Amino acid sequence: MRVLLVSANRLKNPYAVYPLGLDYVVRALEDHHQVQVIDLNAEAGTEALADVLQDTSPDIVGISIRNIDNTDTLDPRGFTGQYRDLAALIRSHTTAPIVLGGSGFTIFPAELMALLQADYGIIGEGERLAALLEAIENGNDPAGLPGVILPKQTAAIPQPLGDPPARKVNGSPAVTDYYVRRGGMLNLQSKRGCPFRCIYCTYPHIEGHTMRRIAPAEVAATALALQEAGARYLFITDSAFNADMPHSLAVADAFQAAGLTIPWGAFFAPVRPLDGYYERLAGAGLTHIEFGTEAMSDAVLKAYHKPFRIVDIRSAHQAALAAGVHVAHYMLLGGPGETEATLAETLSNIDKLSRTVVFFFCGMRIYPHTALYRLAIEQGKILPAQDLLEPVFYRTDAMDEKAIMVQVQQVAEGRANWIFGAGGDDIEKVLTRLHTRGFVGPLWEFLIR
Ligand code: B12
Ligand code: SF4
Repeated sequence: MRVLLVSANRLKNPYAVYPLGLDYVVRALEDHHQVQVIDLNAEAGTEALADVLQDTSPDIVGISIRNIDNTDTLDPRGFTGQYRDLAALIRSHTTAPIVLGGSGFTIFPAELMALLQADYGIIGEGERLAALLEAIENGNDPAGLPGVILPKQTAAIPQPLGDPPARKVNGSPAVTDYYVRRGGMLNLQSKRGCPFRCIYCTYPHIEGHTMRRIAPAEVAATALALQEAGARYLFITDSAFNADMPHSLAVADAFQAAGLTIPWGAFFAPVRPLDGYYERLAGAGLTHIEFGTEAMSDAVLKAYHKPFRIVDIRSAHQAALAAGVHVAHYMLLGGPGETEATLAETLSNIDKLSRTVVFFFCGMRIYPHTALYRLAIEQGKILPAQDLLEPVFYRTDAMDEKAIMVQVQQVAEGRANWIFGAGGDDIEKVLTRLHTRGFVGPLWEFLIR
């Protein structure tokens, strides 16, 4: 079949993100189908898509839906309207069926099927599109295939695929150039799945609880291929790169053995590290650590079901600094258990962290399939059948958002390394300017104080 895959993400905040998921979908389809990818980030408008639809007459069009909204209560932005317009544009140029997939879609499959009037959807790993196409080609009924959702039907998240994922690194300049010229960042996975159970988090739903590790030598071969394709910085998109410390060390060793020379960064959980852990990663090129810290009050960390406490955060922070790596912490204020006292404790503990940048998000987005969702229903904050596609944020009874922000701002005064939300348009503009001048990577290190 002729398959056209469209990456619908156009958000450039904090920076434009290479549509990694589609490399995996391409790899799963390419032996049996003619596959073409169009990345709307890299196109000036949707005209290019209209041209491709006319020129290639695809048999099926896949839309990759990553972001639903920016989860930022201080500067909220939603993208579902854009996706509805995109689906309508595709429909106006072709009668080919539309299939939806992506991490955003996996959180809200039924809602997006209805909104975009799609023909099919794939919940979870997009490699499963291969089985759907086979069923369509052979005239078989795809209902009941794992991960496949049809209009007006519900479908559960399937068991994750057994094998570690295999990717087709797309080294074609037409695909990578956009990112190479703007910050030089490309991305890769070293495993799928997160074993932790933080109450608000969708990652275990999207990727599963069981870690599926990619062989370190293969991760390194991918990293090298990306470097050869022009990448000047790599982001490892694992839920938490250090969730399996021995595996992450083996990946770092494999980077060194393969001769990778470009810097890289990843998300980490601030758990107590193994001795010499960050030194070994730094020796293999790790330059940026993004800690999903969320709070610095043990009562709140416990309520959020975080797998660490303040003492661990401090030890992870110090170990990372000692290894010479740039460190950022992400905070999620106002969730269950937050009070004026816990907030004061968090702010005072953050203030004691040296040489860092802190990104504050206020209010927890309630997602289906999370413990927070069940808690919010129990507490009467949402209704069981409530549509959450339009963001709903959990708010602690003890304080409203305004009171939280007043308290934070009182302490934040004069602290240039305390950033609210993703930083909004200002950060996006500064980053774009620096990236076009040749600076590489996420660049938040310039905010470190
Ligand atoms: C890494 C990451 C980041 C990094 C990316 C760094 C980089 N250079 O790549 C950073 C920190 C920059 C980031 C930023 C943001 N992120 Co983010 N991020 C992720 C994360 C953890 C992994 C994404 C990833 O690369 N996965 C690996 C690839 C291989 O998987 P995939 O893309 O999902 O693709 C698979 C399937 O989805 C499917 N698939 C994909 N496309 C298609 C298409 C078809 C047709 C089919 C059938 C299947 C299919 O097949 C693929 C292979 O199995 C996800 C959570 C998660 N675990 O998924 C959140 C996630 C995508 N982010 C999210 C958000 C909100 C954001 C931000 C808006 C946050 C903010 N306010 O700044 C920004 C937006 C950035 C941008 N410009 O788009 C949300 C999106 C949901 C939502 N609420 O909208 C997620 C899901 C997390 C969450 N809160 O639930 N993010
Ligand atoms: S460790 Fe990170 S990815 Fe894993 S469940 Fe907690 S917040 Fe989510």
